[in-house]
Amino acid sequence: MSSAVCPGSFDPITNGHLDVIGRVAVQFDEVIVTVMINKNKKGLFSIDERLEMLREAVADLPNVRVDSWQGLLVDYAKANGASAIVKGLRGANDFDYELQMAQMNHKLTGVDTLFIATNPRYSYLSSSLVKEVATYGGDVADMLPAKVHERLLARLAERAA
Ligand code: COD
Repeated sequence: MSSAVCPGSFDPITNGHLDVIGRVAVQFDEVIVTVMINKNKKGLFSIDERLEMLREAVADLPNVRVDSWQGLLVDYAKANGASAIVKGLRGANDFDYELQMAQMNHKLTGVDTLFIATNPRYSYLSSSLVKEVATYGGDVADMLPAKVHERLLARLAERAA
């Protein structure tokens, strides 16, 4: 059985992430979407909230499961029998950042990283930009799954109160 890990912060999941996950799910028997826990980075959503939003968003993809991990990604990939890490690429900046990590990860355990080109519909999308635009009242409704959009507006309203 072929298995791939799609790691990220997913704070929160966007339609760009979802597009990548759906396309990876066509290529592998199993896809594990893993929220990587970074203790030094305080997110807008807790890890549990991100997991919940991810589970809702991938509910119609039967071969996708959602998990979280703190530590080296390659250790997670190995422990879960994943033969590849898959990352979405939006442009040259992503590539420069991702190439170095891919090479380090290969050096550490031999696991390969595969890159999937962003869907041009979503190439401008990032979680951080969506949060920034929404914070200042911009309309991000078509950039996120509907339930994630609702939660984002609710969280920002809480913060502003
Ligand atoms: N279209 C296509 N791809 C997209 C889009 C989009 N619109 N938006 C995001 N992506 C891709 C990103 O390029 C990335 O591959 C993935 O989706 C997740 O994105 P984010 O923003 O949720 O997550 P990041 O970039 O903050 O995640 C970084 C990781 C947590 C994956 C990285 O830091 C990591 O692997 N850390 C693990 C710790 C480790 O092993 N460190 C040693 C590395 S050598």
